[in-house]
Amino acid sequence: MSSQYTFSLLILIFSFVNNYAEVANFTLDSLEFNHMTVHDITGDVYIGGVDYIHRLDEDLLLISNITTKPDDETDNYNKILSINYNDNNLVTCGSDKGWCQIRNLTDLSVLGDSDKYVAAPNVEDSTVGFVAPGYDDKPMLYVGTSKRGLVYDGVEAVSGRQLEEALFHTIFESQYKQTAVGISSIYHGEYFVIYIQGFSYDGFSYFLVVQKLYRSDNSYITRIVRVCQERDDNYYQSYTEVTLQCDGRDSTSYNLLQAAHVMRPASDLVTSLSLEDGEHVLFAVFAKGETPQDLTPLQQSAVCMYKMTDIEQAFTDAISGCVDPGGDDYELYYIQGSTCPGTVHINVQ
Ligand SMILES: *[C@@H]1O[C@H](CO)[C@@H](O)[C@H](O)[C@H]1NC(C)=O
Ligand SMILES: *[C@@H]1O[C@H](CO)[C@@H](O)[C@H](O)[C@H]1NC(C)=O
Ligand SMILES: CC(=O)N[C@H]1CO[C@H](CO)[C@@H](O)[C@@H]1O
Repeated sequence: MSSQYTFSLLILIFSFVNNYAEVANFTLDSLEFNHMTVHDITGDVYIGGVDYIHRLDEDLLLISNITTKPDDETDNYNKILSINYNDNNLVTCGSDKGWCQIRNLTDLSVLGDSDKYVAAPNVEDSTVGFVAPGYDDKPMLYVGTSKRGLVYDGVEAVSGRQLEEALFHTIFESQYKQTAVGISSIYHGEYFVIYIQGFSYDGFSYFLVVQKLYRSDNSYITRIVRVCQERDDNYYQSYTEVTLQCDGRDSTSYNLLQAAHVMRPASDLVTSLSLEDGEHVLFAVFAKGETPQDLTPLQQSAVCMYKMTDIEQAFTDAISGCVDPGGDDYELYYIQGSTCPGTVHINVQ
């Protein structure tokens, strides 16, 4: 059983407002949009949709678009869209075999291709991926994928894949530059994990997931998972999970994470939460179903804020629980490559 650490910073409940302003209007061939990312420096907006990748300028004018459709029959849903600032390119992956491409940031042309499953090839299966620092100061693509029942070659639960400019043709290939944890095959059906969001923070890559509480309990919970970016280990022994709880004003638990973002809050929030200067906060929107076992969200939702320092502390506590003499109850028995106690060494700031 995994160690659990519970947060409950109660904030507010709201219903979604049907109010929006149109800022851009153009016709695209895409059936729908899957992901969007904004370039920190140029302000360009990249959109990954079904069968298309689009680039808009900072005034939201369509500048370029390129098709990702492999053939007339197959639709290709965008699964990963992340800018690699280190090498100045765009990493995209789609539902078409879960393959990835490295693309020119200007005209979106393909500079390198993976010939290996990276994202979940099923449209319904979740994938979260982002480029962040890896060991050796080289950028890595961190990927979280679910595999509902099916096992695809090369698709792991959480993996890091080194992106090397000089090796475009084998970007996601090299075995020694790839680290991963997988869910043991006997638990695939039972430990269906939904990857919602991922981010990089202070030396770690984090994934926010919704999953079942235990094998014997079909209630869903939200967890935050992390791996260390500096470690050069094959099995991601730094893999750790803690539970994120969000209680609404109605004193019920909102168990289903819908969206999340880490940022430095504005000054009034810094004051009211007594944050240190520069301290980051995870903002998370949660919903709940009819029952804790139900994944279909009801209308009402709750926003919870978690200080990143509290989250880091929770991981430290979870790991101490693991490495304390006799404290072997931290082992995540359904995760391959998770060993405990004694082998986990994480430098926590
Ligand atoms: C987008 O622009 C077109 C032509 O300018 C207009 O006919 C259409 O109503 C606009 N769409 C929306 C949703 O406003
Ligand atoms: C990216 O595309 C632009 C415009 O087509 C081109 O000028 C540039 O050389 C390309 N960069 C790379 C790395 O291929
Ligand atoms: C701006 C731009 O490149 N638009 C193109 C997007 O794709 C459609 C369909 O392939 C083209 O017709 C547009 O010219």
